[in-house]
Amino acid sequence: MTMAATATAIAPQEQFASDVRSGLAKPRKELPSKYFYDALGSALFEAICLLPEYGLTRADERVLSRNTREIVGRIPHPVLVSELGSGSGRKTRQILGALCKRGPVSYYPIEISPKALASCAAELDDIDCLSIVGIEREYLDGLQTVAAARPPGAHLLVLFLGSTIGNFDTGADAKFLREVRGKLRPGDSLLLGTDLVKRVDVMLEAYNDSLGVTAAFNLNLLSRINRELEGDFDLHQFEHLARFNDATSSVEMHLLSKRRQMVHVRQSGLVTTFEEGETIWTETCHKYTCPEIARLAAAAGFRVEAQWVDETWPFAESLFVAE
Ligand code: AVI
Repeated sequence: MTMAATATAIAPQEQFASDVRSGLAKPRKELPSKYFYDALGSALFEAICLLPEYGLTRADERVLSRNTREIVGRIPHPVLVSELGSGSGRKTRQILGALCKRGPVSYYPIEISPKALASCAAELDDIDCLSIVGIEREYLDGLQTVAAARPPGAHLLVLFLGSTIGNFDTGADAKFLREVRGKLRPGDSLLLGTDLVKRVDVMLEAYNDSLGVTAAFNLNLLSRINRELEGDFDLHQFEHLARFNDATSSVEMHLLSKRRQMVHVRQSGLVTTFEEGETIWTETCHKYTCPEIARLAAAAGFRVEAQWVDETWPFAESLFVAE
């Protein structure tokens, strides 16, 4: 794997300290979910994907593997593939393998974590005719780099799998898709994975598993603040909370303070008080409907070319084409 050059305006540690400061100073405390994914958080997320209650990842992989031929059949050749948040690369394997049967393919995974890029490259290393160029950037910056590198006449396929779009704030998903569209040319494709609305108890159990892995994943955010920013959160005094917000069709994850307490985060220059029962909002997991996906596509300047839905765990893979 080759790597594109990185340009970061502000050091990641300073950004983390500043985001913690502003998130915990808000009247309704919140922390960005992107900070879940340090080494421990990423390992806990891998474990979540194996939980019996969390059907999302298995559904995503099932829809992709059952429909690989049809998906690939709808993508023009030659093609450049870019994936937003490649993760381990496991999900993408089959699609890339099938695309490579038609000729050489360049694959540009975009990730802020160099470790994730390295494990993705190791996972996909054996696919013949695939050249991998890791892009260590934020999604939109990375996509800009990929779009600028495309040879004349090449089609661009963007992969955004795993329902990561559902973790954007309400309304930010539509804005993000418009920005992605802005980097593409008419006829380019976006394959988007979205978790669909299902029974509320099923959705809640997926984020409140009986082994407590999701609780550990959520609490690790406080533990990360303690480790990296000299915080003094007492993890025994907070508990994981998952609830369904009907109005936004989202499972929300929070960390609930079990008592009145004061917390310091030295590197953020922050001292804050928690009331008993007060929460920090840590994640939004939006659950979509198919008509909503079609509206999102149209509003962003795409049409839905095709859609595949898993019946066991309602989850949609939608192929958008830029208008
Ligand atoms: C990464 N993302 C799609 C997961 C989700 O289901 O929204 C993150 C997650 N949070 C708790 N469990 C899994």
